[in-house]
Parts: sequence; structure tokens; C-alpha cells
Amino acid sequence: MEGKKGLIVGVANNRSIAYGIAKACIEQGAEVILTYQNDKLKTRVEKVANELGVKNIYPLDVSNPEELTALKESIEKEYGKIDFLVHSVAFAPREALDGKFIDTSKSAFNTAMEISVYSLIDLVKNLEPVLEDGASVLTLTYLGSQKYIPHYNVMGVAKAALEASVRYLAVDLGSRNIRINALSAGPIKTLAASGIGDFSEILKYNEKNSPLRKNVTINEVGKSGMYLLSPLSSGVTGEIHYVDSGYNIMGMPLYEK
Ligand code: 0WD
Repeated sequence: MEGKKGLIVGVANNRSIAYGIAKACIEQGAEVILTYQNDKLKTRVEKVANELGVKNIYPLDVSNPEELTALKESIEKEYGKIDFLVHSVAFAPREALDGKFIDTSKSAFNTAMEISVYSLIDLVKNLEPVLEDGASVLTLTYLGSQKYIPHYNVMGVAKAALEASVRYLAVDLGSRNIRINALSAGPIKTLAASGIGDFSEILKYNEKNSPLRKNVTINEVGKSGMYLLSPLSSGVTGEIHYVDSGYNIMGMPLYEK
């Protein structure tokens, strides 16, 4: 990653998956640019930036088109072009992540799709002019897109749409040799995860029932994310890559006799 520059969207604090990815890229020599969602999160992102030696942070609420345009212009002015882009953002109203899926309101559905799915398309479309030929894009997804996970509800539907979007974007971007992949992480205790009902039970169950008998860390997700953003994965695009201690391959819970 020596000499490579990239934008990472979705650091809320030093427990964020995006933080793990930023750290892994920086350790391999990359220069990283960060964004913060709002003034409430700015101080925390500033702290992370200082710790990691990140020079610039920019405001970006993915639902704000003016901020997206301004971000593209700042990157163009300050960096010219960038080599990688990370989208590590998702949101659904809390009440939609508890109770029954059938009770999902239209407004919660639309919010989840806008912030967790459309934002990827919008980000890639707006930043495409500042992506180098051969650049790599990465988004974060979860197994709830493929299988039922308690309480994940509308976010499972959003992640399914996100994964499909990756496949369609892979074709559009492929003509410029730009790659896009999704990394499907196992459950990790972050700010976003705290909104999901019974999350500690999900953690315990995954630890007990995955082939590696442990949960993954943001460092592990960071290392695999770095590989997908680097030229090491130059032949890989449109993929959903699981970093989950192998949990997704299991057909029934583990039991020891
Ligand atoms: O178990 C987990 N933690 C997993 C998370 C397993 C598999 C996948 N993921 C995904 C999430 O769905 C998300 O796409 O990883 C991505 C990153 O999530 P995270 O690292 O678990 O969570 P967090 O540290 O909270 O970062 C997500 C951030 C937001 O934080 P909060 O919790 O304040 O919503 O996404 C950002 C925000 O900083 N975000 C936005 N950024 C810009 N504009 C917006 C927005 N409108 N909404 C949320």
C-alpha cells in the first residue's frame, strides 16, 4: 500500500470496523483520509485521526448531497486522485431492529435503504472521477443478508440489496479496471451493533458455533479489508468475502459429545 491514498467513510470511534481497516492500510504504508458524520462525532474522529497520523478529515453525512460534492472537490484539490475507497456505513431506526420484521414501517424501510444501500451507489458515482484507474472500493455487509438472524430484520433486506449493488457496480466500474467488493464481517461489538437487540447473545452463539470457536476482531477484518483494497487482490471483483471465523459455512450448530 506504499504510495497509495484512500478515503475511508464510517469511522465513528476507535472500535469501528472502518478504524481497523484504516489502521491496517496505514501500517502497510497507505495515506488515509477520513470523514465524520456530524459535529457530535467530529471530536472522536479527530482523536482517531491524531492517533493514526491522518492529515485531513472532512464532514460527510451520506444523505447530504452538498457535503458529497464538497468532499469530491476537496479530494481533487488536495490529492488529485485516490486509489481506494471504503464505505462502512449503515443505519436503520432502532425500533426496526427489534420485534417482528413484518411490522417494519415504510419510513424505516426507506431510511435503511437510503443510508445503508443508496449511499454506496451515490458515493461511488460522485467520487468516480477522482478514482484512479485500477482503484479498489470496499463495503461492509453481514450474513443477515443471506439467512435469518434474530432482530436484524430490515437491515438484512438492506444488506441483500447492498450485495446485489456490488455486483452491478462491479460491471460499471470494471471498464476502468476499478474493482468493488463487499466484506461480510462476523458480529463485532461496535456503536452500530449496540442498536441490535440481544447482540451479546449473537456474539456468544457465533463464538461457540464457528469453526474457529472465536469472534473476529476489527484487526482481523482490517487485514482482510486491506488485502481487498490492495493490488494483492487485483483479480477479484463483485465478491462477498466472509471474515467471520468460518461461521457462514455451518449447516447446524456445533456440539461436542
Ligand atoms: O457486527 C458488526 N458490527 C458488523 C457490522 C458485522 C457486519 C457488518 N457490519 C457493518 C455495518 O452494517 C456497517 O455497514 O459494518 C459497517 C460499519 O459498522 P460498525 O463499524 O459496526 O459501526 P460504527 O462504528 O457505529 O460505524 C458505523 C457508522 C456510524 O456510526 P453510528 O453508530 O453513529 O451510526 O456509520 C456512520 C456513522 O459514523 N453513519 C453515517 N455516516 C455518514 N452519514 C451515517 C450517515 N448518514 N449513518 C451512519
